[in-house]
Amino acid sequence: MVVDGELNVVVLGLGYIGLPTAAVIARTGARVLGVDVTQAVVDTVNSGRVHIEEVDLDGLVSGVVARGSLRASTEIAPADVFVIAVPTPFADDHTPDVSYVLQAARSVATVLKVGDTVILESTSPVGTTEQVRDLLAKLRPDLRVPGRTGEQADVAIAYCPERVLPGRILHELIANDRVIGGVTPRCARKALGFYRRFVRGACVTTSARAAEMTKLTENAFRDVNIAFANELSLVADTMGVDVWEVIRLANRHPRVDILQPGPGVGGHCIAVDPWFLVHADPANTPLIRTARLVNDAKTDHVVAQAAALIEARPGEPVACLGLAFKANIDDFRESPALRVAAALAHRFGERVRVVEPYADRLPAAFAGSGATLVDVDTAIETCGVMIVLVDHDMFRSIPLEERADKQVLDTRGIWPDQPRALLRLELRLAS
Ligand code: SAJ
Repeated sequence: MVVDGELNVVVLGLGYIGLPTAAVIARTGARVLGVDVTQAVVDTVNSGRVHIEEVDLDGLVSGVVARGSLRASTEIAPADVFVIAVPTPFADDHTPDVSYVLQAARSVATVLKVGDTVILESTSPVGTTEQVRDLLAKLRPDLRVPGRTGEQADVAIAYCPERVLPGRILHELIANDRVIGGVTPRCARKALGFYRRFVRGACVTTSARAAEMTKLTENAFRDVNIAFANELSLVADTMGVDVWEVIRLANRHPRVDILQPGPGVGGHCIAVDPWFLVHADPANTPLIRTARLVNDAKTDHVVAQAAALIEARPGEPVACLGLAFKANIDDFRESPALRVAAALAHRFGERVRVVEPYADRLPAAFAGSGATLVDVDTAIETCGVMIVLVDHDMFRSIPLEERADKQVLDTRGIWPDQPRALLRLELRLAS
């Protein structure tokens, strides 16, 4: 309900995207209600605190909560704009699960009224926004939904994917261009007016289906390109060549821009979204599917490489550097580093010492393994073998003199100055 001309916004899902989005919208002066199914999340936000780590998010949330522009609840309330930012996981057979989106839409249906706008931001299979529209039409036959009758609709429904990079979310929420897909062009224009409130990047309108596919395409593009780098790293191992050097050199070509190999691809986006495209059209997606398999297989390869290195130094303590799915964040979702470290911990037990500045205890995957969490100085003092799994700045800055005598498997290429003899030894062991 509009109070004194103020915009009322409901954000459904207070996770990695929903909470920063809610806070940024609240900062524009809108009155925002964040809705989450988890009471603890709601309580945390209402006390002005955050349950996720993201640069500057704590300060922003405490400010907008203190000002009364953001509050959280497990119950939805009427609003002018509803933003759905809930998870879209997939089942074991890679079938996308949009049940949280549909559940959120059901909840919106209970308070929806003429003039409202419903925007889906969750990464979704093509056609999901139309599914939301159909569900709203079924639950609210009193409202004319867009794109079904040709007549003017009572509500606007659009898809606008989030595109922010964890660690830079608050900046990218505002700076990045947005693709806004309407169920009809009129819906897209309505949603555009909303995003213009807080987005400084360009806002480009299209259809909901094109916007849905655009999001999946962006992440599949990155996955395929990382797979290329990971595949190169295996070939380079076979050839006894340093893949990091080859990529650096190849990237001097004006039209070559190879990404970085690593221990595999983690996070809740790039390792997931390409499957939505494969699932939608299996016959025409051999490349996207293979890229997924290549990136997953890279993790197994790193486990085997590390195990060979560790076995060659019987009794020597081993440092696993990093658990997060990428550098300088506390997010361990789908993390290949965590998978590698846990596999080594269960195989080599108390010899394994994990360093993760973003963890205060070892995650459940290490239970019963005998591995311990240590700080970086202890690892350097006690471990003769080092497995670099995450390129946290803290690891990158370890100077050569502190690691020159170590046996190193550097899956992220952060120590190009590591003595070549040791690199060659690693490669021989791995082959
Ligand atoms: N990675 C590599 N080599 C690289 C780059 C990344 O191995 O050269 C690995 C990372 O270590 C990590 C994984 O890939 O394990 C994903 O990291 P990322 O930084 O590429 O991406 P995310 O998952 O943090 O965020 C992505 C972004 N999408 C694109 O860059 C196309 C972000 O903009 C999206 O908003 C986000 O997915 C999302 O929510 O979909």
